[in-house]
Amino acid sequence: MSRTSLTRYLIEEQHAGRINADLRQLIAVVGRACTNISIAVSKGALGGVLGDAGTGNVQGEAQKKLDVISNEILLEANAWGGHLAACASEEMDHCQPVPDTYPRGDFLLLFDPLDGSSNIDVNVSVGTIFSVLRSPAGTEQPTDASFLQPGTAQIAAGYCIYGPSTQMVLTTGHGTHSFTLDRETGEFVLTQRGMQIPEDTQEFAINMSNQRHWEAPMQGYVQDLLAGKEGARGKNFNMRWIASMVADVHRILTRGGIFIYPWDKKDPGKAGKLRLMYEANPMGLLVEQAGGAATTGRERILDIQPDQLHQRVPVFLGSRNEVAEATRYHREHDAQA
Ligand code: AHM
Ligand code: MG
Repeated sequence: MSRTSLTRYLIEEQHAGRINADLRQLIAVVGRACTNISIAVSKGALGGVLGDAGTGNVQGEAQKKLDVISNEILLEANAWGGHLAACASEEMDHCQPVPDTYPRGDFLLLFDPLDGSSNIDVNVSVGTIFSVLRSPAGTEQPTDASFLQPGTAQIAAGYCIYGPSTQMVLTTGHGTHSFTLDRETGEFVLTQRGMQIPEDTQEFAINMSNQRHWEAPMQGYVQDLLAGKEGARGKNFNMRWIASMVADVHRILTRGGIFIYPWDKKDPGKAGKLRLMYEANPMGLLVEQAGGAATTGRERILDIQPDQLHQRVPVFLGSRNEVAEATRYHREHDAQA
């Protein structure tokens, strides 16, 4: 049986008029960079890549060696391709325009080079998340402000999960599709076309240790999940929490569920833990393209007009009816306040 590689899939999408040649090349380059990150991650202790880098990023988080290595792989791979205008990353304070010495294209690429990196040292799945925007018309030198576009403006989004197998899950706005890396040929092969998230679920993912810091509607919603069949929801729920957003979202794309990282009072100045531009937006688009939903508990994530590159948001995403239910608890609470 003939296999559809990522390369072939992208060429077919281009011929169908759904993407242009530059976007095709950009995604292919991201795919190659993710293959290299996958190789580095899979070496584990043998590659000397585990542990802390001894540095911090703009958000005050300690960087792992693999955070830094993954960031460099993505930057290096994308600098000279000719289809990008600038990159922005969780690991860099500001965006990095493509150097003047290289040809500059129209696209802006955002990434979280290695999400869930606290899981690296314990050999649990981690991943790369990416989002593609168009550089605003007439921009000669992109700045952070060029990136401040709502998630609905994304031209493409995806993630690569480094687990027992390496998979890239991609959308260019025409469904969400999954490609598995064939480690022997180095090729991503289309293994699931048109992923669909079941509308209903009995599985939720949340860091329960923050429960006492949540606001009232979150408390009420989770209490009802935990009450199971005897409670207001009339059904039992199971819980899963990997603490790698990529792995939790991958499970939800595969078999449904709701993933929640709500606002909490631990650090009231922060709107949430996860970042809008390179975590919530790309995951939001992938999930919506698979028939699911993504909100902040109050509004659709993709509609948010960002005002900062590293902006944080509360995240509720996954099975459509369950996200609607969690959102209803928040809206009803607000209406009564
Ligand atoms: P990171 O980008 O620094 O890795 O942080 C994001 C990660 C997500 O992958 C995950 O959902 C969350 O942080 C886990 O948070 P917690 O430590 O509260 O379990
Ligand atoms: Mg992250």
